[in-house]
Amino acid sequence: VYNTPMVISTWEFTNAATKSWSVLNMTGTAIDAVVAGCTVCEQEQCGGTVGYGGSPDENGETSLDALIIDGSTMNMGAVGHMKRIKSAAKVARLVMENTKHTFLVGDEATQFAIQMGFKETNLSTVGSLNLWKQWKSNNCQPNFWTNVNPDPKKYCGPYKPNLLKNLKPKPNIVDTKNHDTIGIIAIDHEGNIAAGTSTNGAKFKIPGRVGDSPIPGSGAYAMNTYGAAAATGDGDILMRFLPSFHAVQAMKYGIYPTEAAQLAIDTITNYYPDFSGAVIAVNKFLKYGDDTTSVGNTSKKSKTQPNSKYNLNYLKF
Ligand code: SD4
Repeated sequence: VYNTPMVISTWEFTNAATKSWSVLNMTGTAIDAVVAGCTVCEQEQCGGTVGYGGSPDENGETSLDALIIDGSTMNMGAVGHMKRIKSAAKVARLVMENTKHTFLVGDEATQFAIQMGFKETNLSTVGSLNLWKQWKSNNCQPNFWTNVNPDPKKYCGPYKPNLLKNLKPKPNIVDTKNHDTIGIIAIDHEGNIAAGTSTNGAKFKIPGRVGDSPIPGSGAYAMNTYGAAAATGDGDILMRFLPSFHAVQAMKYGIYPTEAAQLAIDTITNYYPDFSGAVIAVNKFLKYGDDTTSVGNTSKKSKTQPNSKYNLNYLKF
């Protein structure tokens, strides 16, 4: 065990990382720390794209995706497109601990959460409804999710299949305003590694869309024996490449976390040069990616903020 514990997360979600850190220092497990950190972000609505009241879909509704991975047992739990329940990470943990399944989706994930004692509640807020109304009154512009330049007269959400025939996939337009998933990796005093994600996905998505974040190997991955990784960015592209799994596999072969994250991103940009996204990675020796990772077709530096309390590594767009 190398100088544990440790927490690393995406973005500047300092309260979440600090919470994870304090859980670890009160001898919580890596899983406890990841769930606690994600939960803070869900409550704080980090970046507007974690938790309730963010990323309304074409119908104006918010839904949540979350994933929890225990790298000591390879036990995992996830929820996707879960509506009307605020605590996605906690529900994901209960999928992991109380069932033999890995991934519950949609209304049935909501029903599972209700059975586990969670309160059903509306995830919309004045803010999210205003955002949606604005989008509607602007002829559903910007439009990210259909492969069509919509003619406002014909197209204004919800999705209309006849407009989408014979169109080639293209990367979605994303920027820091519509992307901010939390991904956390924690290593506890025992050297156990856990990873997790929580997000409300993508603005104005087609209802039913699930992003990369709850998909094991895509949104996050962890294996005690090698390390862990988490991804953030354009989930519709990310999930095609399982970047978190890729980075952990690279670390398995001795590749340093920075290069492992870079490899995962490079594989994506080979196919989608305009892709926006990032991967964070840490190996079992507690080494983590630093300032050489570029993202997409532009070379952008990560910001590393280690201090005596915690190590935060932001690989930003
Ligand atoms: C998604 N990957 O649902 C998420 C969004 C995200 O930073 O990561 N934002 O596509």
